[in-house]
Amino acid sequence: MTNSRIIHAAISAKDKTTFERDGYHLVRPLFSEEEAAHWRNQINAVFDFPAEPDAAAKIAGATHTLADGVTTTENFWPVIFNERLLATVRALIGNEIRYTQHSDLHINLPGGRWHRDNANRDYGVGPDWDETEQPYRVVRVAIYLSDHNESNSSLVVLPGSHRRETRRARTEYVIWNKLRGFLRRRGRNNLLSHHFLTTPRHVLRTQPGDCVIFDQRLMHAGGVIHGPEPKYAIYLSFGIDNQHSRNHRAFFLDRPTYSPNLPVALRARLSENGLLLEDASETIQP
Ligand SMILES: O=C(O)CCC(=O)C(=O)O
Repeated sequence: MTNSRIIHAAISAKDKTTFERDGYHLVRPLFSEEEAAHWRNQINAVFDFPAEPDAAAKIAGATHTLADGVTTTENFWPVIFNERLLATVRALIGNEIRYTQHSDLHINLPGGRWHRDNANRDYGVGPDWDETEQPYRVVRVAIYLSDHNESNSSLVVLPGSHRRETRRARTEYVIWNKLRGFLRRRGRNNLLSHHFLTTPRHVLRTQPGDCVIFDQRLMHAGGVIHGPEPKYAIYLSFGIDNQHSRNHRAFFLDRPTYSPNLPVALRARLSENGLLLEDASETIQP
């Protein structure tokens, strides 16, 4: 790819250092209020809901998710090729980025367990944690489209957990997750906020159009939701052109809900834009 196509993102040297240290970067906002409304309505259309303002009553607090929805729904492809997003990801992890798929569309995903999104989720165990040959540079892009004040939309992260984990922190999230599982089975998930005692946590209270770019190994949880408006989010993923990115994509493609074959037109566009992750082990169907 030639440098002439690379536009510059508003990332300072300090932002980059903070991203390396904490494992996430907040773009506030990536999308304007109008663009966020457009994307909420695109998500409404995917789930056969009317456009705003009628959608909220039809959704009625229920959860709707479409795994790999960005990849499989052409209307969302502009998000993959958003110049500012691409420039920001390049500034954070390196110029040779590729689309690593692992996308989702969410309405009202409820408060979640503490977890990582990478393939080898136990700290220090497996190839994701071995950077002796190649750096791990795979990021999840979470685009939030709802106002914290109306939906309680938030993402809670444990800064630095992509690089280290104490035994006490591990014990603590295991306990919180057990407690959440217990309450969830009794329909009381919302009772439990995402506290953390043994290591600091950051609560990112989102506004429409905010985008969090985070190392897939970062420990995080979707915040508890409540309020009159639904919480909407779009997720996707990029990584630099190396084996870690291939492992990541392969891990998700193994799931029945992910699309093993990229749509032909998307594959062509990714290729034209230098974003196609070539994988020799992949079988491409005509
Ligand atoms: O609700 C959220 O935004 C968090 C979702 C999440 O943790 C995930 O998809 O891995």
